[in-house]
Amino acid sequence: MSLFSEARAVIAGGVNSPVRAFAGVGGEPVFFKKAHGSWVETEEGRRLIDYVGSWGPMIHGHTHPEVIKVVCDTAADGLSFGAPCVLETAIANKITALMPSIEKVRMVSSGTEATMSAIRLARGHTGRDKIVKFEGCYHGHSDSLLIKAGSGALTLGVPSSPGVPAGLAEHTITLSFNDNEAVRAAFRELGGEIACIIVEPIAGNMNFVPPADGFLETLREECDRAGSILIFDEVMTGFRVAKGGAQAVYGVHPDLTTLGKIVGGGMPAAAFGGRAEIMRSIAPDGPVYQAGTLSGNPVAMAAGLKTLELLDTEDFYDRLGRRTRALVDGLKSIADDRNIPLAVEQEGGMFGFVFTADGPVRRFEQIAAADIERFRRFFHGMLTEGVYLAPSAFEAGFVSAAHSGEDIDRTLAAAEKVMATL
Ligand code: KE4
Repeated sequence: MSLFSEARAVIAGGVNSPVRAFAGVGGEPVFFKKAHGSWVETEEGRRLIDYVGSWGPMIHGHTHPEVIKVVCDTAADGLSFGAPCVLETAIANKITALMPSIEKVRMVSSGTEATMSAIRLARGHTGRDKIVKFEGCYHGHSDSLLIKAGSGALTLGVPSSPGVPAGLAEHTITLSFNDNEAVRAAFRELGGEIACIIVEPIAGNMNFVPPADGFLETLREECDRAGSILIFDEVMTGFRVAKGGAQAVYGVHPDLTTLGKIVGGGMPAAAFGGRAEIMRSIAPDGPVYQAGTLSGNPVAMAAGLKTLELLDTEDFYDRLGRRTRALVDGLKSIADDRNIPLAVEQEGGMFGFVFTADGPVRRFEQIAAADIERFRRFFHGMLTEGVYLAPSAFEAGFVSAAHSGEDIDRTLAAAEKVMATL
């Protein structure tokens, strides 16, 4: 019986998060035994160069010694108190220093909790029910955000999962990412009813789709005009694409930001925060309720704080960006040499590649029309060659500070071999 069969016997779907089940690429998922630096080791004893990094948190590579040390030292004095500790104030000060649009913050335990809370805060602060999101963006699995576009642009939302009441779905408007006119039309028609826009400033859940020129500015303008709250979901891009996140790259500041992944350094921690005037509406200061038993627990705070301290250096993102650029430029060059249509994107330590001749990719439709079968063959070929990519054509990839030039060279050598078979 395989490890996956054993897991399936007792865990729903055999995994504790669906994307891990390899449904996007076929075959049985790889079981990891340990991980250090840029590599993971499977239960079969194979070492793979890892470009998933636990879906983003491991920006310093796995088991960075200083992160492990603070986790062990902190844990030795208590795993969780359910009472304030100074580590919470320390990481809050670090987050607000790195992302100045965040004047006040609230720690939570997952990105889903962060976005769910931010949506409730926007609704409670504005007294409005409607929210705007974008097709192809993922913000975790809270009910109001598991909604796909209705038949027409302004048709109120349709649940993308059973279990979401239609009465709730109808308050979510789903528009096309990078479609300024659709945003303007929605605000012309419903602006006064819209509590917030939530957007991934770089859409990392439909591979890697950057904002088109003027898109984020349009969201800012429309929210300002209508008195709606602009939420940047930087759970993935926060501290990944730049020290100050995507908002620092594009120079557009949201009213609220959600964070996750890197902010916990691999431990369960996430956050939402923004303008103090809005955050004052959150309990216990204000009436919008939000709470969590393990929110701000010392071990997760210690891991997150050390992770943020280690990336807060002069040249951290220059080095990380150069290494990531070398990877995607290499992939593009190999594909071009073989006349394989490939579009690539990179920002900081985040990258994407899409087997399509219709690049650059700026719309969900382009990803949906890409050659998914070719991606699946590439994924399994690279896995055979010792390289672990995200097991889905709709995910972004991540390079860590632990990835060496040799890792990139070995990855490109593997790609050279695999692309010859595509
Ligand atoms: P979590 O609840 O998984 O911590 O965060 C949800 C979330 C919110 N916002 C963005 C932009 C996100 O990317 C995520 C989670 N990302 C996925 C992968 N793209 C996590 C992997 C998984 O679902 O297992």
